[in-house]
Amino acid sequence: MSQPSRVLHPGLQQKITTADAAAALIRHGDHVGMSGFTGAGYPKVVPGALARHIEAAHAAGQPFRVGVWTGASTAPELDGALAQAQGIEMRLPYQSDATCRQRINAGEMEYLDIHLSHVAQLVWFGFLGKLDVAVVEVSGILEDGRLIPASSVGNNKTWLEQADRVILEVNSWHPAELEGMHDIYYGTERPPHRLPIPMTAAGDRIGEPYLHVDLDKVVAVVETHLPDRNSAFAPPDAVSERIAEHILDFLSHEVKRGRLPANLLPLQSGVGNTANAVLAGLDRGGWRDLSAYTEVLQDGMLAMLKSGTLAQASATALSLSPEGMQEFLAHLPFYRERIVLRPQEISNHPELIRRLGIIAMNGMIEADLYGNVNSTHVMGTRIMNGIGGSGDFARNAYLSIFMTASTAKSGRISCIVPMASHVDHTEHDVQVIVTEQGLADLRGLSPRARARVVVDRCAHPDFRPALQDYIERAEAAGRRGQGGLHTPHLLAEALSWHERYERTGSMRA
Ligand code: 0RQ
Repeated sequence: MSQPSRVLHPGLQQKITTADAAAALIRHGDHVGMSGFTGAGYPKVVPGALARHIEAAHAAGQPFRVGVWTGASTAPELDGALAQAQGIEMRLPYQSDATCRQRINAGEMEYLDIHLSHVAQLVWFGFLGKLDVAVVEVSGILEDGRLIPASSVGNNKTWLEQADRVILEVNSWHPAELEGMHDIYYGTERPPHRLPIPMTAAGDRIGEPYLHVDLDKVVAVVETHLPDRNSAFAPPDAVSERIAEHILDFLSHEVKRGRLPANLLPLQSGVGNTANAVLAGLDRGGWRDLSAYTEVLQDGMLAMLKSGTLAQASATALSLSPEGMQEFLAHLPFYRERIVLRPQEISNHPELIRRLGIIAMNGMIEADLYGNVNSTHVMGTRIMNGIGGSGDFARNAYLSIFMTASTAKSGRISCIVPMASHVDHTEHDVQVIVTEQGLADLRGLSPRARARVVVDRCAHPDFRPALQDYIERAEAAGRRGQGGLHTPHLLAEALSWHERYERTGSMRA
């Protein structure tokens, strides 16, 4: 390898080996905790080698499947390769890979879709079984064996603590200057000994910059020099721009009413084009001194830090496109002062989300009349990605906003429906719904009032009359004593909306 080695600990230098040899230490039936959160900080070569071993075992008629636990989604070299090899028995807590999705929906792979903040605790207490192996990418190993994390922290602290065997990928592609940007909090005790987490602002540092590992558990170290895989965003389309405008108007309005400070409250933003359009809009709109307390820091937030719109950003993953990474490297001292990367049990911690008063903005698949939101299932049965961090933030935020285009699949599906075909965020966790048509502020409204606002403000005109008609007929049925009037429904008809699409290819038919 032409890069100077970043493995400075003499004992661990003795354990440097190939990806193939490292992967050979993983056995059929193992639970494997891998690093990775979006296309950032995932192991680059051991998963591929493992996939080849799995294929060879299958070709020889031997079973070989493992449990794959990560921070969140990863990249094709991990999720794609292992799913392609039919090597994943159980996947958790989040994925967004096309092959995984296909395998899960075909019943060939199990999937446990978990709130990201819950994973560490579930593993500490053994509810998911024993963690056998950790495969964790780091950006360096110090002489004393402490680990410099890479571009994401995710669940790495938990994997390193809980796994019997540890494989480290040391990737010299990550800038050496990442050292010092992480904040690993080792103070989380188990109940009943828990103490308040000492954080009162998004940029606070409460831990230390390094991960610890019991060196005796390290069975292999593999050196790499390979890039993260995060794609650049397409420029926002007209629908995303409209959604962003509604949100920006709403935030300005809330500031004028004295319900938000002039520099807002810390922002959490999901990933994707709409989120990016909102961030770009904030950046253009003369906002100053904002902060972000979120999971994933993408190019949009880098631009906001540069312009001064954003003063501080806290996340668990630095998911920069190649262009974003160039910008980051060109102005490293500036960004280092303003970005903190934390374990996901802290970036998504309900205590901190509630204390800081986060403004949470997340995408959804559909919302129903009463404000129940489906973020995960297409037509009620097929998984798209998973709940990710959206539930951690939505339930505990100061302001919880969900956004989507008003229709999907070229206008054939309404994203506002009588009854959500699957519920991830209940009416109690959803305060604002936004589509390109408009914004519905549901705070303080009873279910029947919410239904009218959601349809009037957010439904597409092609579907609005049918939804209004549904509301009227459901209320009339309630008045006739057929069902209650608190949350009126025509139960048989409500879900036939989705069946209609399955039958005819359009909800409109
Ligand atoms: O399908 O790709 O086949 O065309 O869903 O939809 O409109 O591109 O929107 O990329 O923002 O994704 C909820 C999935 C939205 C995402 C979800 C189809 C649509 C398309 C994607 P195609 P869009 P987005 C922090 C927070 C959960 C995790 C989360 C998500 C595809 O936001 O995964 O919030 N959220 N994490 O055609 C049928 C409908 C549909 C529909 C959309 N009503 N019916 N299909 N689609 N609406 C981030 C992390 O945790 C890391």
